[in-house]
Amino acid sequence: MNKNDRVDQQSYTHLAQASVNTTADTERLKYIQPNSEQKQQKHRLKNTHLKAQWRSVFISDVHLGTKDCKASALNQFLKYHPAQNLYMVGDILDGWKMRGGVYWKPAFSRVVKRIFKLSKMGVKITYITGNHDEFLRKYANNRFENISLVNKATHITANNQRLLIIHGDQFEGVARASGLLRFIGDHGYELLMFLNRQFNRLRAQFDLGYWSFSGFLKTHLQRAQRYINDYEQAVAYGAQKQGYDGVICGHIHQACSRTIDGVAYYNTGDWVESCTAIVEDFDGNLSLIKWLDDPRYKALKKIKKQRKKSLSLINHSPKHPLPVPVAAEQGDEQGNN
Ligand SMILES: [Mn+2]
Repeated sequence: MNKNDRVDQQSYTHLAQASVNTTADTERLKYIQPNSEQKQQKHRLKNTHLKAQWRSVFISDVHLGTKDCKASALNQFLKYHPAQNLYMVGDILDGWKMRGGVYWKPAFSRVVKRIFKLSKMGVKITYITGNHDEFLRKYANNRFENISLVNKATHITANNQRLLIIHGDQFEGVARASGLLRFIGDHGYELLMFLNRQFNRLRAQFDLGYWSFSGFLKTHLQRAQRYINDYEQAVAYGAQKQGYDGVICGHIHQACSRTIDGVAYYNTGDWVESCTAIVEDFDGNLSLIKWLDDPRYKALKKIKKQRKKSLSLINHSPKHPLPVPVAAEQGDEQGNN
């Protein structure tokens, strides 16, 4: 049981004792006290996290400082994937969004704290700059404790593969997304469908035929796929030309693990939507991890939900009204008489 758990336990007991008055309250205690099954499950999860060790973990595109950043999920992921090397492959901090005022959440600080803690524990951390944190590029080739800041790095795997670690925006000139694709990414399909309805209403007024937005989208999604392909090929080709066996990059928020013309291509994906990472085991095998599909993530989510439910019972939230105790009601009636 760690310190936080103990604090939680104490506050539970304290709150519980303060409010035991009626039979209904006694009933409620069953929810408030974390049951042994929950405790056991948490213990099991902790043990697996201690056993699972990776040689290296690669993450990118966290975009700390933006609303869509999945910092809590990343925090969990880092906790359950201890490694000797941690590579942060660019766009960890989002300097672009911070220009228009800083958006910061406690979860972001927890990620930063964890990274410094890992550095203190002896994890070799490499921070590779990206285009959203390009303000750090002028400070490249500096070190703080076990954290080194670089624009690109070379990683030698356990089975002696030479990998280029780079954010990847450097290859964007080869394949550039159209403005429309960025628009879709920002505002989503729903908005486009809404615009489609409005647009066709207008066209109907002027006696013009229906114009299919989905057909239009389809061709543009094909274009998006082509862009991703072009990007992946450009990166793989670039790495090969520099004499590498493979490359690990980020930037396009499209996690991937495949071989392109004999070059190992890995993309770490992102922590804005997909919550993905690349990990290396002690034999030098690399694989793609989708944290949201991990059974441990799902188990943790369930525990969190149950705890939230217990707390809402304590807080007498109007969303979950407590049953009115029968004894108290009768007492009231007697009092009125
Ligand atoms: Mn980027």
